[in-house]
Amino acid sequence: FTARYLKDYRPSEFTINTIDLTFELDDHKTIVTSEMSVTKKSTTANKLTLDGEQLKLIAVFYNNQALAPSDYQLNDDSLTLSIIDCESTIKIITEIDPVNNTSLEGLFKSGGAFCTQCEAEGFRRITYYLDRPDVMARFTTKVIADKTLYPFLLSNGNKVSSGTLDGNFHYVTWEDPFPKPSYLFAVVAGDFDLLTDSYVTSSGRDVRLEIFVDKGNKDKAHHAMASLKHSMRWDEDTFGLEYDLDIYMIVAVDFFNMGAMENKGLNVFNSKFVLADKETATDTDYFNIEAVIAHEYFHNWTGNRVTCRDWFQLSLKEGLTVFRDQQFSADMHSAAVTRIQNVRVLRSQQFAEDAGPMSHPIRPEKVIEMNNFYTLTVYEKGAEVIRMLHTLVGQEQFKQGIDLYFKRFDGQAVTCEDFINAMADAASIDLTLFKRWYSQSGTPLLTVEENFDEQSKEYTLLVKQTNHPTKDQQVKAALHIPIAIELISECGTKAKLLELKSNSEQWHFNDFKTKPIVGFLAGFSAPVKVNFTQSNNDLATIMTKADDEFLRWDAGQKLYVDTIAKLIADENYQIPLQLIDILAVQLKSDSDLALIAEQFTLPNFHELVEQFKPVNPIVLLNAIEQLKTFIAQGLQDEFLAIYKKHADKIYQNHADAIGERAIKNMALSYLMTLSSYHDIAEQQYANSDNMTDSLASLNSAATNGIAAFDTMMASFEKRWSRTALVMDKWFSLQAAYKGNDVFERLTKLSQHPLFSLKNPNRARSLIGAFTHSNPRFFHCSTGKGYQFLADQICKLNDINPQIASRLITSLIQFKDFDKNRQELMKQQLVRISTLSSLSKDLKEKLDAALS
Ligand code: HT7
Ligand code: ZN
Repeated sequence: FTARYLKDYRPSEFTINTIDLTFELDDHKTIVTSEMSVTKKSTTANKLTLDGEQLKLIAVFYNNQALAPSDYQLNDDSLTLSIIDCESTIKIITEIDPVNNTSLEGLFKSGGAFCTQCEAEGFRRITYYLDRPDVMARFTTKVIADKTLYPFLLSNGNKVSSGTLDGNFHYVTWEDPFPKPSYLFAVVAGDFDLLTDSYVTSSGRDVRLEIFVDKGNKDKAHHAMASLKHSMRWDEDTFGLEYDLDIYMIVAVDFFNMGAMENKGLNVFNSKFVLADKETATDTDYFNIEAVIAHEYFHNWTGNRVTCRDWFQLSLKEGLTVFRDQQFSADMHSAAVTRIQNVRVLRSQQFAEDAGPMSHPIRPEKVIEMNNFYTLTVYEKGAEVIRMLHTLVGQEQFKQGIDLYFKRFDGQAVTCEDFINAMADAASIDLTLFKRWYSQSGTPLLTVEENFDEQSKEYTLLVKQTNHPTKDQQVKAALHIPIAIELISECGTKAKLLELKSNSEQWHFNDFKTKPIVGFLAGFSAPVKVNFTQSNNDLATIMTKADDEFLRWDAGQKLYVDTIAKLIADENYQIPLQLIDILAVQLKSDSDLALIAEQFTLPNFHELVEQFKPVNPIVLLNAIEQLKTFIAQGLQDEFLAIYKKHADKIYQNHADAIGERAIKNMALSYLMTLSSYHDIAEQQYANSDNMTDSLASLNSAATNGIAAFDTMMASFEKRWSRTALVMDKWFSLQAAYKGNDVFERLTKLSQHPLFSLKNPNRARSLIGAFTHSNPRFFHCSTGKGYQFLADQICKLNDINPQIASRLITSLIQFKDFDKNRQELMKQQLVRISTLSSLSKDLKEKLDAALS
């Protein structure tokens, strides 16, 4: 497998102006006919190498002349033709086998429907093509299929003709007026229920909205439709960006490797991010559906109208679009809670990735398998980099930067540098140093020292940045880091924005009578770690006095982390009762209930591993449990009162009700650590009228290993066995069960009639949930947890390499744990590496981890 490098980018020597595709759909022998008009960009170009994988070539025509095999070179991954004329037509006929395509890249079947996934390099599994994002062509697509089995035949753009054919077949032809790269191409054929609506854009154009779902699920698509309309309005209001086609279609499928795909005018979604009603979806599901619908919709401008020159630039569209969806969610809900959730993802997963063997900058420089770079770094850290720009220039100038970006580049495939330059020019600021965020990997560590001169009353803040070497880069340089702070004193609270541009800088502040208390990194203004020792009293002050809600929350998290550090060092450490007093104040604060629930959510295992690595995971888990039980004991009356206050409320779907459920289920999770309250979970499960409450009760039963767990789960299974998305939750709960027989259970579950490794949601719901949500058994000292994961990865290597490669993350980060566990994890990695047909996806990660 050969690596590709950013530095080797060269523009294509050919353009493809138009491509006319015909699909004759069949389970095992789909025939794809492609007719392209091709232009030479330079007269010296005479060989055209098209990408193609897993295709059966039937015929090739050059300027309408059939070619003999001796006229072209055919390899496993390419087809090379001699090009004589400046303008040529090339016709290629290929045959593909969608049913046996379990990788879910290219054309595959999801249930009864045909469906495509072309990003990043899936189009080459459909036909031979210049499968790279900077080759943009006008697509016309004719889809032919059986009329009864596939009444809906969909592709990008506008429907231009349709009709019936002999033998119960029919066809539809679609034309996309916007030139696009092949990764945005899509075809879907199936029998669906259709929810329709319409949207009038700010300039008065009528857009037809269509959501296609499996039969019987139409009632579960209303939230997705409302989310789409909110997204369309928000993008007009915030950035002046309107939708540009007459129709916007979304299709929900059950078999999908990721969340969704922004194909032009025809988004394909994992049904998990479309279908919802109160019985089957949690409040978090509702939130995520809205966010993913928004994300894909926002791509129509940031991704589709202006796309990436090459795949190294992926963060150009993904970082920017994640930032946009985060801003949208913050506007639709509590901005503080939304931000806290973004930060939790970064701290618990992205920081680990950035310190692990696959560490890479948000714009990677070397790639073996592109699918391995749809990462938290490119997406989430990429969004943080855009957020820092936003913080530095402010919303107004940011909007001007976006305007300039579209003015310069609409309809083009460009680079991250082009984006930053547009921002710099619009805001008239120098972003030369800032650009280093794109090429440097790793999480900076800020070390903070403070001094207050009692004589002069001057307060000094000294900040140093350390950028530790990472696997991919030994030498690091200083970054441009915006640091928002609050200075809290008896005169009130002052907010400041500091810009750290070198390894170490200090700032002086006057006008304080006594030493101010600093709230450091308001709003989490940069994706960094902070080393700053503050007393419990200072943290308690920040928790109540900071203006920024993120700072208040973060001060509480620091208190938890400090306590856990002491418990790791000494399991007999006596947690001071002062903690309970501080938390009691917070419990009674007038913040919104969802925020209080966040404040009482302890940093999770993965966030804490990042803090304490290398760590014995069991010692860490014991410390977390000790702290949780201590808080539960100290505040049990208060938790019980909160629980009872909200226990019997009828389900409603608005912010206040969501907050009430959040705080109630937070109280439940504490109470459940005390055995005298175990029957509450059972009662809640029995009385629940919604999935949020049912799942919360089952979750606390699983994680506390309570006796009624199996009875509750049996009833849940009986009720939901025919609802795939709910059964995913059932498998995840089973995988999170903390009981010594968990491995026998996992074996049985992997043989359950509803379990299949071919369905990514199902594979994630059992294997991903076990490795992520059951650290006590995943990391058990026998190594059985690692062995279970490795067994599944070996099977997935052949079925779906992308999913196998995602699931291996928790094994390759073995350096986070103690030496014994490192050895056990490495043994499993070595075992996987000996597979005879190891995929490119796994090989790239294994080589990085084991070298
Ligand atoms: N842009 C989309 C990426 C995506 C994808 C990538 C690889 C393999 C399968 C995939 N499905 C979707 C999703 C997004 O970021 O919006
Ligand atoms: Zn995206």
